Amino acid sequence: QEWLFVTEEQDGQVQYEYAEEFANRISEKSGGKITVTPYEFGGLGDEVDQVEQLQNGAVQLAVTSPGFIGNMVKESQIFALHFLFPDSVEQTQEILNTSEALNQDLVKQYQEHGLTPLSFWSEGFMQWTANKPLEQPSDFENFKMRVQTSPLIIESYEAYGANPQSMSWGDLYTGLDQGTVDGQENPIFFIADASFNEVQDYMMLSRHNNYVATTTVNSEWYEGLSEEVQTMVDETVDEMQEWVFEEQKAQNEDFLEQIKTDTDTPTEVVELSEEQREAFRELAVPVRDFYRNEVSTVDGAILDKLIEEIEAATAE
Ligand code: 6CS
Repeated sequence: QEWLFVTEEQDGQVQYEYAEEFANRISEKSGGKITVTPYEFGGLGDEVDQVEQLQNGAVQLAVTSPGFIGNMVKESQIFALHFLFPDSVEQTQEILNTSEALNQDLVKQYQEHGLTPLSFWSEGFMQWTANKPLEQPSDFENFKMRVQTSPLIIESYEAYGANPQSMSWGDLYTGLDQGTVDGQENPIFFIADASFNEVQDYMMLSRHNNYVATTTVNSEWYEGLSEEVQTMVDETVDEMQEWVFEEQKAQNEDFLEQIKTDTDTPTEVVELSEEQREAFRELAVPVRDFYRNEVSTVDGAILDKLIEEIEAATAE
């Protein structure tokens, strides 16, 4: 059997490395009977095309990002809310692993569209890049911020006064270089590996959100697997949680060093203070009500449950 596993990233980047490691583990466990073929970003179109291919069964597995699924699975936009998860990737990953709101309630929302998320995992904190420092909300005035396609991401940046524009990451380097957009958000490893730092003078350590990726399968295909093979997939996905945590951590740390020491195309690293982050947080929190009232099809029930889970996890 051959399974196709499409990712939104390229060789060396976290999602693709994940797919390769997953492929190796499945090949070993199945004694070579199952081959998983990972696909780099671009081969099968853009991020939204890839979701369609997963939905129609052209591929069986994918790493998807809620940022590209929000037009379809409205509730997935919960991940577009800034300053929602704890200010620690470890704690956030723990919540992603154990949350009922996400692993049961949100999963059901995806399943209505023929997609089953098997795991949610962090690719690290998101940070801003720009050609000027972004230290207070007024710095976002008339700022053309590149974002993914989910409408709530746009709402989140409009709350800061920015002018957000959706774009595939395949067009982003050129967009930044030519000034179609002024800045963007991503984890550090991705900023450096995609060379956005070459065309951006500043990287703000804003930690306004976590980049959440989702290991997602075509529901019909997954339900059709034998019990034995389905267990093999589930176990491998579970094992991969720890693996990918270490992978993103190492990549984000290494690339931060690389950006700091790069003298060819220097990028100043600006660490936002707690006070500065608080000014953004104040504008970000009301977007939760917009999510509850305008986006959610369950009146924000998943968000409310998730907030309780986050509070319980951080109170310990
Ligand atoms: O900015 C983006 O759209 C891309 N960023 C990451 C970290 N992974 C894939 C995604 O398409």
